[in-house]
Amino acid sequence: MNTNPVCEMLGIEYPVIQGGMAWIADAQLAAAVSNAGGLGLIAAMNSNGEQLRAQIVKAKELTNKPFGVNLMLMSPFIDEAVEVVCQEGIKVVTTGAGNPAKYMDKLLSAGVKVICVVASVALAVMVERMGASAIVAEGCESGGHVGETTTMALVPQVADAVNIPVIAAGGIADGRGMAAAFMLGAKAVQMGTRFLTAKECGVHPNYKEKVLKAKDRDTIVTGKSLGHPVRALKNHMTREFLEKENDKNTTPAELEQMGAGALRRAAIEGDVRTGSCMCGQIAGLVKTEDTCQEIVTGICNDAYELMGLEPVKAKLA
Ligand code: TUI
Repeated sequence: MNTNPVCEMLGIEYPVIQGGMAWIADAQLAAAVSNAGGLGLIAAMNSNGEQLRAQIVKAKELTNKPFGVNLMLMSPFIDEAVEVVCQEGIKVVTTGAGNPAKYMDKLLSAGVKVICVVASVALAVMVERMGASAIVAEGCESGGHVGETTTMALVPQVADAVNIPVIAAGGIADGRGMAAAFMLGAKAVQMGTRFLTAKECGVHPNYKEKVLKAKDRDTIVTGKSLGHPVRALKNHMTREFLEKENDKNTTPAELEQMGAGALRRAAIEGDVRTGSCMCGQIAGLVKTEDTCQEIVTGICNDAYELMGLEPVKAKLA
């Protein structure tokens, strides 16, 4: 697939991008995805400037392939993260959970390609005008912070509305999902949940095991009343949160307090009871812990076969 516009733009072999999962997507995972021929991303969400710089330096040691940084726009460290990305010569970022307008000029002037994660046609059109290189159209099947529209409905509408390449995300974990995304007008896919269970993913084993054991209806969205809905695996935390969210006596500040630190508790400490195990609806399809190489080449081979294209060459790690 040498003529794929996303592969050409990013200098990668396969049109597979790893989701920028906060507290999870570190240098080790990003480098493994990039070494497998996809685009690995370091999540900047949970790092201050110097912590992010350390992860970037580490990833440069682990791979000589292109990798990027995910800028979570609600992060308390967002200004520092943008600065470090520009200083470290990062070639591509993805932005999510907001409108990246404030940071576009700085990133573009530093020669950074900006790929914006959006959950609506309106924002897709806006970021194209601002100079985005591509769009990730992320459906509400995704894990973590979600919009309201499904991947099936969002991707073709975004593809019709913009001229830059569209990358589909949300509910994709195998070759069938990838082929379907291409039929909807996407040129590449972004996957979070599938890479969350990768062998090279350093998320706490309790979290990984909960994802591998999840069934189709095991995720739920909380936080709608706060204006930032989040999809996670159902557990004690989500039950308590929803109970409080439905109780008129709970203040938004109390809810925010409940959510604060919950992802870290699950991903780093392994507390999958009171922590937030953010994860997409496709978890029920993800049954095995595979290497990033197996994931990237496997999904592309299966998708290309379904689309009547040449298979991907098996690579040695
Ligand atoms: O950002 C994500 N997914 C995330 S971020 C995250 S970290 C977190 N931690 C604690 C609480 C909440 C989040 C976990 N998962 N995906 C990209 C994404 N962006 N999905 C939806 C959007 C989005 C939504 C609304 C982008 C823009 C937007 O509106 C902006 C506007 O101004 O229109």
